[in-house]
Amino acid sequence: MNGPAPPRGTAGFARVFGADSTHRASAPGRVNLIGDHTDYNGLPVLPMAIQFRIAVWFRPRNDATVRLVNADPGSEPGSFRLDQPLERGAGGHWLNYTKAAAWAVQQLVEERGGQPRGMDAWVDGDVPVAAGLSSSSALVVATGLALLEANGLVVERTDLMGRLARAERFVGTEGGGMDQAISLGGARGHAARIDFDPLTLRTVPVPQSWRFVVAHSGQRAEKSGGVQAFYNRQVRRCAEALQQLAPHWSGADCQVLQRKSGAEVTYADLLRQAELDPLGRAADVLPPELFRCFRHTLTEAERVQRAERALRTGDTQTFGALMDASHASLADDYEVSTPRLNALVDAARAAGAAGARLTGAGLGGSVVALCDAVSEVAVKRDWTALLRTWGEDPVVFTAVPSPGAHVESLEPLSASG
Ligand code: NG1
Repeated sequence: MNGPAPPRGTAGFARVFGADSTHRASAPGRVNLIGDHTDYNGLPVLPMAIQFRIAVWFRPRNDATVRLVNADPGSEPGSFRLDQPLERGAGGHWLNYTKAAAWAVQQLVEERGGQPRGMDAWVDGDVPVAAGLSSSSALVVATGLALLEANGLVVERTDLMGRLARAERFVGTEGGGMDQAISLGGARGHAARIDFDPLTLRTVPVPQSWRFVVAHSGQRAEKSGGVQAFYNRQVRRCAEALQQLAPHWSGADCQVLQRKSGAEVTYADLLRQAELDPLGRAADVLPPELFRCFRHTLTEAERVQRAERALRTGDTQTFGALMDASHASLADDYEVSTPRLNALVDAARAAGAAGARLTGAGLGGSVVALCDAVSEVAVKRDWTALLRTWGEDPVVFTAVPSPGAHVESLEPLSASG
């Protein structure tokens, strides 16, 4: 016998490229526990990295070409050059996410001087796709780390979180920075409270007895086409709400905010200065569709703050109630729930979960429920049954709070067997 079979990626790379991969970069997906549609408004979120990852086996090249092959035979291979402008392919194409990462690396090479180096890469992973579990950012982060390594570039983690968040907008979604930040900053056994104004991440231990159980509704939350347009419209509405409110801040308000009159007031300012009663003011000033976005945004951020405290103190009931309130706000004010997501949330509560909500951008994708060891079994059972009645092959799992992205050097194949 020659010992254990080599990992699929190592063998896959060797078969396609006729040489050994020298490194492997891997990045996790995430489940967001609370705080959706807050990040692009500079407001906090509370996600955790999960056990499913995207991995990139790679070998740096001596030229600027990047060649990529996906283990999924349905995802066609492709190549591009780092020393030429990157062109976006058709919406939703997997190579767009790798080009997004390449765009960030192009900027860095330009800032620091030097010639970009490409790589040959084999991509594989087990993060459910279009499930609201951030497979796209896991791909961006894993590819980004691989290209940084190939170019010998070292970037401080928080800086990289921001760069890769901006880079992912290459695909056409005006996303916030949650997914890239948690994929890079996740820690075993921990969730993380992430703020964006400025970008900071602090980890919070998840109590041993808490179980975050996740189900994919089977409806793809594909951020291309209609969902992307809806997402970007919500981003614009939130910005528009602030702008329409701006002329209504008085001189005294500006003093409280320590701002010159007319200077831009941010959502983060309003979260910090609740005594300004932003919701009361906005109710008088904003048209209903903007007010609902505004109300979801600020109340969701408050829930994140309270949820972080509940997580730190192990207060299951409070955390669960905040998840329920978050779901109601996402469904009623933000209008990103669907009948399936609502049915899954209801089923979780009926089976004894402390709370449940849709997670991620919504309009399909997944739900997450907070359970203990007893309700975990009941929730999984009832979700599985419900998903089967919809004709789905159930994707139901308990999320394991997992470490963030990293790169490792690989032994040559010949030396491992
Ligand atoms: P998902 O669920 O992965 O589509 C998106 C955004 C996040 C955040 C959430 C909603 C990207 C890459 N991700 O995540 O920044 O805004 O929606 O909270 O755009």
